[in-house]
Amino acid sequence: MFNPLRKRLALLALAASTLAALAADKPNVVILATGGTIAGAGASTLNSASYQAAKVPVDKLILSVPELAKVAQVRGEQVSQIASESFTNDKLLALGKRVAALAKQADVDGIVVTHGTDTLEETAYFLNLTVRTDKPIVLVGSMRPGTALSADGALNLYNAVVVAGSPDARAKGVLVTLNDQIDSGRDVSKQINIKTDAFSSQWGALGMVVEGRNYWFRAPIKRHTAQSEFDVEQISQLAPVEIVYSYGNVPASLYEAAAAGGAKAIIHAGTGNGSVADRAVPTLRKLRQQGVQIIRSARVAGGFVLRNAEQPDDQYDWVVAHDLNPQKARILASVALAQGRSSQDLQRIFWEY
Ligand code: DAS
Repeated sequence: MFNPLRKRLALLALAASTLAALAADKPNVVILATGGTIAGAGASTLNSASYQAAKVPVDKLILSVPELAKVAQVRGEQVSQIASESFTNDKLLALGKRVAALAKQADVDGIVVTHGTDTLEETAYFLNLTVRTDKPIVLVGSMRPGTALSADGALNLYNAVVVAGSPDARAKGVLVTLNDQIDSGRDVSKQINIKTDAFSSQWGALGMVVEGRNYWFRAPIKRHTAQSEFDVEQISQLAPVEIVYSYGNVPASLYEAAAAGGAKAIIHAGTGNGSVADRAVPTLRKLRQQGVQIIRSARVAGGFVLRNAEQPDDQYDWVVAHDLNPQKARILASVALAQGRSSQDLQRIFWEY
């Protein structure tokens, strides 16, 4: 007579081995959760724009998208639970060090970082500059909380896990997936603050992810990740770098205040092509002579700042931020100065990264 217990144990063993076999051919993806709208919750399904960010824990996020298990072996870590407008340098470093450590693990094939959309572009660029790996690192957020009608977070998260588990996403630098699009962490920025197609790159997306498949159309050429000279594991503190947003009536005192606050570099978010108001030039020249790096970026979203055009950068020993917007220029300067780069070296770095 066949013992029913033995039969049940045999079935359990078969199920376990089947699951193991199924899992064995799936990539291992770690989801590092930091907060933001993708973890947000609103009072009703109609609250698509008014809600509280950073409420839902990572395990609940993962459970809310059971389809993840079809494409990867997923596990989550709650790195922080904040709205990303408050993502400080210290939080950047802590996240970067965790990503770098996981990327070194043989049992990790890709990493997803869920993040608020407000400063997602800064974190993506920071990781792009400082995590020495070819493995896919994918940042993802959402513009609506999961409680809202037509919430975008679940599919954004699914797409991010697909890309993070994809061998063809390796060595493309840090990636950002929202709204079915795959953008470079270097190029992408939040251009619209109240639509689901909020993110874009002026040089174009790298590709799209549709129904669990990646479609690539270009690859980054600027240095990143494994080819970077920077290493988050070697950085104990980011250099203090501040941004001054310029306009017709800008007082020179704003630049003085940034320097007085300890800034090692000032990002000038200039009008037009990084133009500097006449009353600010003597102050910036004085601050440069006092050792503060002066980096001309632009408040204008598109294009790039031309060296020696609006200002004689060679004569003043100033740096131009190339096509980087002020917030990305701040990240690059903070990293480069943390590893003690000179102004000549700084300009090379802004050309290369
Ligand atoms: N406050 C925003 C943030 O956390 C919410 C979001 O869009 O993610 O960045």
